[in-house]
Amino acid sequence: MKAIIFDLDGVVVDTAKYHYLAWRKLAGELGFEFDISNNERLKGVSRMESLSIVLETGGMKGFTEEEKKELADRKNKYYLQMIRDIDESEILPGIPEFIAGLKERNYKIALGSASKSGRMILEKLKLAGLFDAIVDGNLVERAKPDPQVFVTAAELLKIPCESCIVVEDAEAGIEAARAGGMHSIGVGSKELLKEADIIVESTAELTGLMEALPLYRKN
Ligand code: B16
Ligand code: MG
Repeated sequence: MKAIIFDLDGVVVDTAKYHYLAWRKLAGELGFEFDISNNERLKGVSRMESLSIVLETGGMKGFTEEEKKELADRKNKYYLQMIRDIDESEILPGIPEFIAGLKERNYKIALGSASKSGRMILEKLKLAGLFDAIVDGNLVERAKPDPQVFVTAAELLKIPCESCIVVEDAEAGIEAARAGGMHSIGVGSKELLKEADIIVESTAELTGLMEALPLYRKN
């Protein structure tokens, strides 16, 4: 293995809570409550697909494409307001140590996120400079479980897919890693992420896994 590709939301930072609050605000404006129990379905999926899921849970139908675009833009405006002041204190436990250890072992690291705000968030967390490649929702057309986001990251790193490990918290993300011929580490529930090669409960456990990774020489 020569590269680790990180998902953003749920792996590097918990932005899921802000996505949820923004969708809930939008749902409230449309006259229904978006329940937290449906939130898992939004993880890793694109903004427009998330909107379809949110509208479906509220039993809302019949919006034109233009109206859907306005709703998604409105949610994104709320989301951007909520993450305006996000900083290093919101990086998930163990991630800085894991990245430092990977760098010592000469692994390449990349971001593979569905979020169009991916790069901007990494910059706010002061992590962007550590990444050898950053692929976010602006660079890809097809959402996870399509492997495009991870395959693009591997191409930018010039590392074959089979030498990459994806770290993901979403079912759709693990499916995408597998579809791209990559290895995967799932962060979260054993039931949901059962297709991952290795599952850890929390990002704090990632450094423990690192000891098992081989060292590479710089070339
Ligand atoms: P945006 P990830 C995903 O991030 C989120 O998990 C998902 O809930 C969100 O809809 C998607 O990004 C798109 O985000 O609206 O900011 O473009 O887990 O792939 O890093
Ligand atoms: Mg995620």
